[in-house]
Amino acid sequence: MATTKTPPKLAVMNREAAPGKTYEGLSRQQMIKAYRVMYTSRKVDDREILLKRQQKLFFQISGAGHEAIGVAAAFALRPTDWYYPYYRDRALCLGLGATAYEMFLNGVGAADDPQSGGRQMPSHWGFARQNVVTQSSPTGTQLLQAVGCAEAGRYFSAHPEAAKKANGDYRQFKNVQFQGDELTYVSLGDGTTSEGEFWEAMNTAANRRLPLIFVVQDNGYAISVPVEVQTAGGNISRVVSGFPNFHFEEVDGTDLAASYAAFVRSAAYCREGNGPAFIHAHVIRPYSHSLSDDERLYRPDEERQRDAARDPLTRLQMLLIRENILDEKGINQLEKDVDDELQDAVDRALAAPFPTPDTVENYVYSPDLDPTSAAFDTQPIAADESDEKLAPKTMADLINATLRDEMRRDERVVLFGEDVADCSREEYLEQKLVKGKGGVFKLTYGLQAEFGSDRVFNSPLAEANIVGRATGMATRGMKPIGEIQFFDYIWPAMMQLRDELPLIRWRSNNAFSSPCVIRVAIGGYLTGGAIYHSQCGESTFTHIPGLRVVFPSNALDAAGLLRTAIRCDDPVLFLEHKRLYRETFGRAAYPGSDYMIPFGKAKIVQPGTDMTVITYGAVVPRALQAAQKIEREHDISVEVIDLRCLNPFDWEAIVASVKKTNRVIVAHEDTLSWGYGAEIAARIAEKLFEHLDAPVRRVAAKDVFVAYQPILEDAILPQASDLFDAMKALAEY
Ligand SMILES: Cc1ncc(C[n+]2csc(CCOP(=O)(O)OP(=O)(O)O)c2C)c(N)n1
Ligand SMILES: [Mg+2]
Repeated sequence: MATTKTPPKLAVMNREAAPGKTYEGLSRQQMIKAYRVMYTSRKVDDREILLKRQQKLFFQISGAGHEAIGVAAAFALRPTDWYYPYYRDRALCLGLGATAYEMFLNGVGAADDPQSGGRQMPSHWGFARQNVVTQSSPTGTQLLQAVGCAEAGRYFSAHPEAAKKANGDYRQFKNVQFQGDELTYVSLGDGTTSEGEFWEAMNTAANRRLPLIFVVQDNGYAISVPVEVQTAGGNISRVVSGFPNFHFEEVDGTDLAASYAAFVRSAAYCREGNGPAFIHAHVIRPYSHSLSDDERLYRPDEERQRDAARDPLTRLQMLLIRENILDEKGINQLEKDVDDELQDAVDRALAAPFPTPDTVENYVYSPDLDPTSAAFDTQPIAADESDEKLAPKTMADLINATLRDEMRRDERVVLFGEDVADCSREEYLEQKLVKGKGGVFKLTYGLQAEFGSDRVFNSPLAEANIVGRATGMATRGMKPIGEIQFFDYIWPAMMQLRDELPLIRWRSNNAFSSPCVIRVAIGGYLTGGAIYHSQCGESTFTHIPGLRVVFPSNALDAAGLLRTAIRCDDPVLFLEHKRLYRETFGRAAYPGSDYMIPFGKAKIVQPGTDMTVITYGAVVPRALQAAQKIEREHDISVEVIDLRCLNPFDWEAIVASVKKTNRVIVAHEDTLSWGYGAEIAARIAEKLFEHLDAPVRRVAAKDVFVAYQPILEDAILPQASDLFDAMKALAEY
């Protein structure tokens, strides 16, 4: 319960109603408890509003009007269930055992705020003890993560061995807890049902019959936009009614007992494995959207008064009196006790220390496992040319082999994306009617056949679905590897990639983490790939704190870095250049099932003395070609550095090389302006100015998209001849 002290005994009146009478299953004692939580919730809002006016906290958004539905959920569900609430769920969190004191700590931004250590606004719930997973501000991003969470519970039930801890990789730091009949709660407002991710989540939950309860808390408004503008016909229940496998409830969410009953029925349906449930709760919003909003600007008094008549607190209070559960004196006593507790909680929160500025960079990445460390530095097994297994393999082959090795080693690894399965219709594979696809580039071929359809499977054609679900699974301790089929189509996942996955650890102050791998086929030089199959754009992602970004140029590096990506404790964007998948350049023998390369370690692919070329990906072979030509023709010795990993990147290797050669070119396939090279060039100019004999040069794609006609593609992307020209000009400077 929500209290920080033991509540004094309250007189339960018993004059007329039968003592054993229940209210949709809630006992008279539970009704009192419910009132206590609901009243606490409303009063925490009121105290926060006051504190905001006194400038002791900086933002306020209330759960007022949403208390009954929240408490109903807390009472009907289990502490071992999982919760993805939204900001109006204060009463739910209090009902689950979070305290008012913890909420005030969050409000003032105290160091001990359990939700974020002062990093997030108030009402962005995250209580690890209560399985309330860290929440954010973007409306609706919690939904696909909740899908992933529900999938994880089911996965661990089917693979209990996978839940065991293991030393030497991320599993050492990830406790897995699950229950066979657990369910996941996810809530949202009426306006948020307009987000595409809502529909993606509904679709996958229905399709996989997941134990997931969606709770739409419909207060009729999204800030000032009324529900009929959001939802065709004005009623979300009607619109979603065609989704198969769901249990549907539409309920007055200001009525505690009715709401409780809806949750009890929904939970039973989910726990029995029938599928998800959808509770559409009509609630009220007696305060404005937030303290930054004045609803009188768009809601007339009459409408607001109609709402007020349905206030869940008043309704429950009247019921307590009507049913002789508590008399007025009992209610007054209860409220006074809560008020006293809140005063004490506020006093303590206001005295709590703030976080210190030196902590701002804590928990951007795992504090436990450093993927740049020597632990991730292992040697390939010795190659024996006579052994067929050790004959040179392509990058595609070695990525496939690494995925296979890691799936054998770690049962928490699952792999999904568009077309990654061999064949979704398993019977075709079993009857050997088909060979199987295994990815549009065949990188995942044979993995479903070996590991089964619950470990390798196709996602819907929806990129946010892939990343959002991966985030939810990883939060629970799985190691999902999501595949984005083409980098050009990564953008529907951008909210998850920019605002969610890399932030889970930092925004929760290390209470949660979501280490997973997102593999992406990237790049051009395809001859015919054109605008939507040839883009780069890695600097958009290296700009995101919390996301590791890797971009190998050859088979051996791809194997070693992918293994590090899978075993490490951070989210990784693993960029695989399509053109390099099957190139002759950079083939290598299978390096064994333990070969790893630490992140942030560049490779000098050709040593030199006259200038340095810093590059990565498909420009590496082009830079080498240019370097060899200029050495032959002009006796200029070029050092070529392959960064391999873009975040973190190997600054020390750059420093050492620039100090030696005093001339430097930064080259990449992505467009020039505001590109990855701009950061490297700026740092060199800032830190190594006195070691430079010439300005830093950049070679990159022209600032346009990649065109279809090969003549145009060649003109747009940097070629070996462009690198040669830049090298010559730099040498002559
Ligand atoms: C993706 C996104 N767009 C816009 C916003 C700004 N915003 C915050 S809350 C909100 C309205 C949400 O309405 P609803 O889903 O009905 O929830 P309610 O606040 O009414 O409970 C908006 C537009 C946001 N936080 N995230
Ligand atoms: Mg709303």
